[in-house]
Amino acid sequence: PFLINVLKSQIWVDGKCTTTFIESTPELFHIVPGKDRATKIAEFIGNKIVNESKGNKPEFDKIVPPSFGMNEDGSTIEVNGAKNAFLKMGATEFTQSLMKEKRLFVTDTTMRDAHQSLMATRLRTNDLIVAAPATNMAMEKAFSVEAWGGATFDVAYRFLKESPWIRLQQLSKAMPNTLIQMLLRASNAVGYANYPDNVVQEFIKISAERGVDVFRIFDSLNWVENMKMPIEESLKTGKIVEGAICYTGDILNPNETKYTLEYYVRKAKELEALGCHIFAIKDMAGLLKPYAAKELFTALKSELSIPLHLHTHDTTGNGVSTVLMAAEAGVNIADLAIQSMSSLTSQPSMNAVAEALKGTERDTGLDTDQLTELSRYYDGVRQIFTGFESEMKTPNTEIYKYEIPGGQYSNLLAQVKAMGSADNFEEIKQLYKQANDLLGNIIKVTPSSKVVGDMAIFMSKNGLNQDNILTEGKDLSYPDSVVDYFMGNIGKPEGGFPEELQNIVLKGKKPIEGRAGALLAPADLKAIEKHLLETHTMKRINPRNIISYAMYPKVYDDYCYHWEYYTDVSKLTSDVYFFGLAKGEETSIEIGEGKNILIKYMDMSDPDSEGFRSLTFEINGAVREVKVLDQN
Ligand code: 3PY
Ligand code: ZN
Repeated sequence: PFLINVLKSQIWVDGKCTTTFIESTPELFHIVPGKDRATKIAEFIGNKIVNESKGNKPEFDKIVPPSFGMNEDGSTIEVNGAKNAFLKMGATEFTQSLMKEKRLFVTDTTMRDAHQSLMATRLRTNDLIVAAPATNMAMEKAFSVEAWGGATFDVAYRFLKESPWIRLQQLSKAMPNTLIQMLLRASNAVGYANYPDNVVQEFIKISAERGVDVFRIFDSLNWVENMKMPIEESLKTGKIVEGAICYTGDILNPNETKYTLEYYVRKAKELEALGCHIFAIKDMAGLLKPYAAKELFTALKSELSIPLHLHTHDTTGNGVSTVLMAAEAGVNIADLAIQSMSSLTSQPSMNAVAEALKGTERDTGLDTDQLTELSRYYDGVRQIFTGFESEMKTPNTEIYKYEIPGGQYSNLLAQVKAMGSADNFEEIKQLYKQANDLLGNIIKVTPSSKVVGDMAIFMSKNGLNQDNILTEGKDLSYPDSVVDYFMGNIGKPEGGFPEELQNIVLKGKKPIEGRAGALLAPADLKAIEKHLLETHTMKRINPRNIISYAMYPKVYDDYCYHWEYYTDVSKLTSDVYFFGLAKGEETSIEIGEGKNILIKYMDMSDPDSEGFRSLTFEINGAVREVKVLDQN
């Protein structure tokens, strides 16, 4: 049936297939073929062999899983971690108790921000779950493991074809003594746009039920109004709620008038007053310099009565120093990543900070030999993902000038290259800075950073700069994200919108009053349930299916089509998921409780007159042939 669908497809008929034909034509999958599971998986692997590695799968060194943390039967060895204390004391008493300890508590970001920042969020549940029992043990003295939220939700469905909810459930089970932390983009939840309140509320509720213990909540413009509802909803779940304010500018710069020490202390107090158990500084671009960190946390310490948490990135190379200075000033918790997943656009190295603090009163309590083993494991895993890594090879202090968050830096570079003008990157960086000023000198983090990036690219394409935009740019129509920003749809920037440019961009449209989430009609969750039942093969729809569709309708539909066509591909190891198999190589996949199939790839034919190749596999010893369209 799939072949019939391909042949019937208008794109195919018109001969307009590109290499993304299959991915971008979900209707191909509308008919659910009556093939057995093993054949479907073989077809998935076949597609990777033909269209990804093109018959040349790279060779990888053997990946050695950590040797500790697991019982013989594969279950996790239980320890007495932060989760145990939290369950005993509850959120308020537990978080207050952190302040009585001298120890610098650690949040291990390896399973979320580290791979989001270094390799486009591509680590799969399979990669993480192997490290989970060891992480549970190594993090016994830590505060939490950030393992969910941010971009991981979207990417799991969109590119990894696996369920983020199953990831959360499995990690939570494999790390029973560990607090699982997530990053929530306030009214944007784990998306890029404001969602109606009922979507955000439902999302928070089911995330808590499914295994999130700590909600870190931020708004991309530090607009506290947008954070109130998600904070209140998270508090209702009984879990730990951390309000985060994004750091930009430089508090030590005598010319700084907006993002001053007073600004951060004021915002922190607002979040404390909303009932947050912890306050975090979220330094997403790595702009917080070491001595600024000392000054900032000294002030916050004297003004707040809740624990303080530092999140930074090592983009400039100053990350470890910033963490140590914050530790000097009394920060309670610091985000760090396992060494082989640290530095550059990721978090500073946990191994380095743990070593640096040994023998001091702020010793992290972490066992550095265990950290070394975890580092070795991720080092092995990382070889599979080199294709997703950015070109950034060294730290870069230019970030202080342009304030481009790490992830966006590499994205922008890729965008500029795709425009065919890599030499334009210098110009784009200058324009990014100008665009930021024109938009009102705003916080730049998902999704506000995209507004600035889109504006910079738009200025470059249209020959605009800060001196001519109000005249030459008067009659142009601006990118959607920029219009949305000036409409007030992502929130309000500190100091308000620059009115002259706002008028030019909106061309008579009236910006919204108040919060976008409150104005949006509630999502019709019943209608979504009906759509899913009618469109897909699921017999029952659960609240997770509904909320995933509510946030990402197309991505979620495509994920379901993929599942219906290929079944569950999440159990494949990542080398097979991304590259298929080499000739003669075999892989074993669990297709049910204790049930495995062995798939060996034998050979492939040349394409036939319609472009299909026949691939021969041995499935549990029996020869099976599958046809794959060669899209090269
Ligand atoms: C996210 O929103 O995914 C981030 O990591 C922002 O820094
Ligand atoms: Zn971050």
